[in-house]
Amino acid sequence: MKQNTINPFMLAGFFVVLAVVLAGCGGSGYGGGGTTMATVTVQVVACPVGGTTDISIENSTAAGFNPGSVAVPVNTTIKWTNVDSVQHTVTSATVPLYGTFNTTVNPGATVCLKFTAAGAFNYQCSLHPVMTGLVTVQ
Ligand SMILES: [Cu+2]
Repeated sequence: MKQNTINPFMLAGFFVVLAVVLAGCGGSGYGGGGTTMATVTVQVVACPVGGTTDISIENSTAAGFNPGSVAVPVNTTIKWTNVDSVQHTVTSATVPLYGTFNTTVNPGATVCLKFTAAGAFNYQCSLHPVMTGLVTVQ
């Protein structure tokens, strides 16, 4: 009794054509190799002479950053000056919401960060996490 069967050679040919079509699509760039660049919102810059909002790093307590909270416009450069006798850091605490920064500030040294987008940037000292600060960029 003759049955309605699929010719296996035709079936194989179909899959060869399908494979070629799919392979051809692979190089078209749709969904392949795309990387999403995180928006840069904070960058380390050389400290300018003047024109900065200044924060001093005074000790290893919760009040170590003084002032602990500042509100500034977009594109403000903030300068931290370590007036303490030990090393501290200025390290972002809202990763990855507003980007990352992590800078070491030696005793007597300064570090400057430029904030180029609005946001609430919580930060801390990674060596003394009790030390926290907030930069609100409007
Ligand atoms: Cu510290």
